Amino acid sequence: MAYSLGIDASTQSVSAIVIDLDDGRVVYDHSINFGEALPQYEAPNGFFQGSEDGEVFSNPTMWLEALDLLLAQLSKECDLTKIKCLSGAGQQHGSVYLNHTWFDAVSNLSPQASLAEQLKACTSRPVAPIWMDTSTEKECQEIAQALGGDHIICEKSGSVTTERFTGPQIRRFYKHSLEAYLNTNRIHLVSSFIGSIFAGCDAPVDTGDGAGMNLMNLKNFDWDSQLLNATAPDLKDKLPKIVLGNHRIGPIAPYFVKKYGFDPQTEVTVFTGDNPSSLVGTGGSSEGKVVISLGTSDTYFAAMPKIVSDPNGYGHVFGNPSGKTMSLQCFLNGSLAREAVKDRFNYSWDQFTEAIKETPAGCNGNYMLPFFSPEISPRYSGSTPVLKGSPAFQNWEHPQEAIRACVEGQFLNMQLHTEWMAMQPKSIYLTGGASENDMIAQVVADVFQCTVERLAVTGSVALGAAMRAAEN
Ligand code: XUL
Repeated sequence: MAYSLGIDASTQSVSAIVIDLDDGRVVYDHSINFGEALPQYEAPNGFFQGSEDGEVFSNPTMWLEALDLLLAQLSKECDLTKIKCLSGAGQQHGSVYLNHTWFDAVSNLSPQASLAEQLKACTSRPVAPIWMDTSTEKECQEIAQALGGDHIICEKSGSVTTERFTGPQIRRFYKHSLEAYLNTNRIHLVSSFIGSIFAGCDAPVDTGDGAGMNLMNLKNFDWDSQLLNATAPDLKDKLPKIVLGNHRIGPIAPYFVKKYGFDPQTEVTVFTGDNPSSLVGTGGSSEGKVVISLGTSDTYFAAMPKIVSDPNGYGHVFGNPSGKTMSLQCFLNGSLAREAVKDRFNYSWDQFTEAIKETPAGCNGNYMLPFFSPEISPRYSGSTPVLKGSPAFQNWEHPQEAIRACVEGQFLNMQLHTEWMAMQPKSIYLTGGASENDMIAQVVADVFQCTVERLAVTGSVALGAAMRAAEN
């Protein structure tokens, strides 16, 4: 019997899934929630605001403490000698800044002390900016200007300069904390930082996560010298190498063998970003399948048949851990918009579903741009939806039509703003809370004119990591 371990280092928690390689069964699934397990870090949801507008940070030392807690738990409940391979994923874009002591420290971890105790002093910046940070508008403009416009950055890296992406974040650090930047010898993504620890060496970044930095060129999957130069001086020396998602780093670090009882031959596959990992975990990594995740915000992602980037600059291209690339489009007005229209009429979710059922497709010629809060696909800074149709509809006098028009509007907008991916989905996999709603699933099928299947998967990020390790 052989097992594979998948780790998900996400915003609010760190999780482990263990699958049985014979039958794919999940034999272990556990999370350590940062806020609950480590309240002393004062990050109840895994992050905290910085002192300046838009800054959102996490604490790498907190992640390390949580990792030790997770493994201690795992070693009690699972026979670790059966684990033959592992990989993992991290929240995308977040970055960890390390000084020259990192390289020795990560290669010589002693089982006598904790990860946090041994690696805390290696950080040249005590905090890690994460994907929720929006403080780098100025740096985005500077980088775009240096290269001759955002369309060039988008063509090279798959995304226009984006506030949360690592390149603009690094530039801000360099500008605001020059001395600390100069004391930084390695900048890791969350994925490559945690991957380094498991492998007991300074690990590479994979193309899946590397693409979320505005620093990697999609043509050759390597650092782009123009992007590096526009971001910060001597940056190339501070970044790990980039490898494909099937790269094996090597055997697990002795720390985990001696402290927790892993088999010393456990093979570590390079870690990736949470979205690329989820693509694998939901079975969407081969071409022709599209995954729509309906959550607080809705995301649409798919393996891409050829590399194209969004000419409007709203969407992103990341590496696909199974080779080539994947697209990701995020719609901020997801469940919160559906909830806003429901609450406007004091409806229950059952009434909401009935309203869609009772109103014909096309909503009697009434349309809604369902943006109840600012949107990024397309960019919209207002917080009022736009209604077009009969005067009664425009006055919100028809709850049934308003509800149907909201949902139709969401998926028509999704279809329109994913056209740049140049793919006609054969089937769509729906996941996330709202995917259980039959009427929402029907609207998706009607709008995209294809079959829709529901995924029962939870924890697709950690599962994708375990599957990647197993396939390697
Ligand atoms: C994707 C993004 C988030 C993070 C955190 O671009 O910012 O999905 O990966 O989950």
